[in-house]
Amino acid sequence: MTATTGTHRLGGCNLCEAMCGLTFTVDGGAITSTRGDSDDPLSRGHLCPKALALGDLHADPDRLRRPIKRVGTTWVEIGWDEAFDLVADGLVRTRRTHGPDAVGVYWGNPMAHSLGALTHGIGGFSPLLGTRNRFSATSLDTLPHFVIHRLLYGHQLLAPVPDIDRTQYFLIIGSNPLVSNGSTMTVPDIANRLKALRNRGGTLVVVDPRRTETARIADRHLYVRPGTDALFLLAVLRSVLVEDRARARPYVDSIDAVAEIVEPFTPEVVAPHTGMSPDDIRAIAHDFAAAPSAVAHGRMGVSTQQHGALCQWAIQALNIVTGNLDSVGGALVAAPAADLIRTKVMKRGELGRWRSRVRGLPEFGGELPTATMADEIVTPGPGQIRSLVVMAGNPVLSSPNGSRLDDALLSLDFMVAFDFYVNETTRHADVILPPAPAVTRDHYDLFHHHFAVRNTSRFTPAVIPKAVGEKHDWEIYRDVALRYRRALGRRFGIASMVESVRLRMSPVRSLDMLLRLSGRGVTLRKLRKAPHGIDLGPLTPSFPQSLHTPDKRIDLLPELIQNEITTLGDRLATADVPTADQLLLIGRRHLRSNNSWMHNAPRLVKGAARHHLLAHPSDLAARGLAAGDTVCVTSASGEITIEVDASDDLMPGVVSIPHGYGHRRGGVRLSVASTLTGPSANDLTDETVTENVTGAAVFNGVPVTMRRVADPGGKHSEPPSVG
Ligand SMILES: Nc1nc2c(c(=O)[nH]1)N[C@H]1C(S)=C(S)[C@@H](COP(=O)(O)OP(=O)(O)OC[C@H]3O[C@@H](n4cnc5c(=O)[nH]c(N)nc54)[C@H](O)[C@@H]3O)O[C@H]1N2
Ligand SMILES: Nc1nc2c(c(=O)[nH]1)N[C@H]1C(S)=C(S)[C@@H](COP(=O)(O)OP(=O)(O)OC[C@H]3O[C@@H](n4cnc5c(=O)[nH]c(N)nc54)[C@H](O)[C@@H]3O)O[C@H]1N2
Ligand code: SF4
Ligand SMILES: [Mo]
Repeated sequence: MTATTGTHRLGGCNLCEAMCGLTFTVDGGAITSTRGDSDDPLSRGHLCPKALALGDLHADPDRLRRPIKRVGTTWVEIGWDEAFDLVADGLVRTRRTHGPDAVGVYWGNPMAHSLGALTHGIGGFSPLLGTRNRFSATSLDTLPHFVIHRLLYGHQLLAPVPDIDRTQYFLIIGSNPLVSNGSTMTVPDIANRLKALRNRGGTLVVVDPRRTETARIADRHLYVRPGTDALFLLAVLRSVLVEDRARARPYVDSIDAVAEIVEPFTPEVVAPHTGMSPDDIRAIAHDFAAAPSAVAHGRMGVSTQQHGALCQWAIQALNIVTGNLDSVGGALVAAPAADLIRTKVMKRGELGRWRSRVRGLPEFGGELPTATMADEIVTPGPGQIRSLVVMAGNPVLSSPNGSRLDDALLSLDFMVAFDFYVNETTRHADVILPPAPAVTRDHYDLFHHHFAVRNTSRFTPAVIPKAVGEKHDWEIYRDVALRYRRALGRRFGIASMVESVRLRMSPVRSLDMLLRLSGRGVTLRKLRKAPHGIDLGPLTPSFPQSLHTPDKRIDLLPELIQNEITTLGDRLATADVPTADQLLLIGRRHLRSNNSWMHNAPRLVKGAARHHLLAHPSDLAARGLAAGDTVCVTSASGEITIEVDASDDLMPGVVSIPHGYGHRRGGVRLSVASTLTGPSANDLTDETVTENVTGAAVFNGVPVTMRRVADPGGKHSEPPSVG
């Protein structure tokens, strides 16, 4: 869409990890057009359809502009002052009566994309609560990555990123970057980067139970049975170590031990479980090891499964034993202008310093797995969560067995949500505090530069001013924090003074300090003079100096991983080969959808429904089903009703449902989203089955059955379940 009038303003998109630079046209206080900024050194003019919704979000009549409080079954708009008092009183009352752990905190994905939410929400406000019951979207997402970075490289954020612009062989496992625009890999303009890889004679291989948009443009696509990637990856590692030639760096220890422990995982042994042929597994191993440069990268598909941590370890190990770690065209770590590692803003991350009260799941980096949040709310005893703080999240739709959490929220004494929508989660709150939308705030991506495929730095001031009476998220967190401190009783001393100065410092001022402390020669002043962003060049090798392990060496076989491999081997010895009638559920994403919360933008949701269950035609035929039928899908934790489509993109035995739907719940105030009929995939996922090492959620490879519903509007028909 183009506009001929209005002022052009540069901004950054904060909707996904790609950090695209944008040019907005602003006319009469509204955004009338949005384009990619071709002068941005990282995104080079790229944008996706979601960026257009940034302006729609600003204009959305359903967006809350003032705090609201619940009165009986209705909402009443209130002033900020009253809202801050209600929140401070509610939280302090719980803390006084039941102790600090009785207040739980959950923060969602958009927190990582907002400078002020990071400085004042995750920093600032939430530490004041002093609770061990902290949860976040991390344990629905990247937790296995962070734990493996910590175990191998000594810091959770020390993440080797695919050197996509220079590699000759790119192996993508369980990720669909053509739609997601990359994750733990900030890579705007991925389509052109992958085209360039092919043009320079490179190879793209995708391993995925669905022939995805990314798989379609690959040189090779291999199906893998959901949840069995660890077996596939161990067999690839074995082939490289035993049958090929390992080329690791001198600072890597335990390679022989890895060769020994993966010995039983021959391609022949794992093939029947993974659904891949031994020849294919060997070919991948051989081609990867033989390529002039190669890099493996895995994401949601291999993180949110039972052996997610082992998968992420094996992916790192493959890069390491083939000499591709810290190597041009392999995997390299970024050197961000604002460096959260160097400045020690982000800690190394420790695993299991304490465990969750009810299920004994390990803490990592001060957070417990979200899969057990409902348990902590409903199970009586000391430390039970009685009040909940939800910051920019929608765990009723995003966490496993969301409907159980939905019920659990009803039992809270008090809940506050920081969000601009009354959605499936925030409808349970007593008070909702809405921040001004992203286009009204100064933007710098503190987090994702650590995962970027090129070192760049960009600061963009607010595109349009926030409306009178609105507050930025950082101002809300600051004011709630100050009020909470007061309600708790004033504290004196140096620590308290420092805390109060920090709370009052603006995010931009903190950014300025961070940039200076990072010592990479970028300052806020320089960034203001270069509004398209500063190019700091390609990633460069930096190991072993930049390793955070005490001896600057990598121990390739940490004990936790050793145990995992042994357990997997034992299980494999007794496991049955899966039968043809078993159905395994996986997810999928769509270019015009963003987790659970961009479904209120008409231009994104228009067109054919996207929530349908996709199944292979043979699986439908075997159950007497056809495209267009409505089926009842059942798992160990729940049941949903959904329309099916046939798709031979899916591996037989696999069905796919996207998450983020399920808006038709009472009390939700989303006029567009609540017209969508899709159910929540997370009413099927099982919170009791978690990733073995970290307790992260398992969204992929969930066993389900499906049967026809005779009358879609009424009760389920009775034929016994098949599948
Ligand atoms: N089955 C299944 N489940 C999944 C996944 C999957 O692949 N399959 N993916 C998982 C992943 S990777 C993630 S990251 C999670 C996401 O899970 P969550 O982070 O819990 O949920 P979101 O859908 O991102 O909801 C974000 C909320 O933040 C609000 N919001 C947006 N911007 C702002 C802001 O600037 N300030 C404030 N205060 N609020 C804001 C939105 O209105 C919305 O309510 O879902 C996970 N759940
Ligand atoms: N348009 C859009 N973009 C997004 C988002 C969005 O909701 N919409 N969400 C953002 C967020 S929060 C994140 S974390 C990223 C996620 O980014 P990605 O991880 O790239 O996104 P997904 O589409 O979840 O890709 C997971 C892939 O794993 C496959 N898969 C499922 N199970 C298995 C398995 O057992 N093994 C293997 N090998 N593959 C499997 C799925 O078929 C799917 O293709 O996307 C981000 N970008
Ligand atoms: S790819 Fe991501 S950052 Fe770029 S415009 Fe789309 S949502 Fe925004
Ligand atoms: Mo995510």
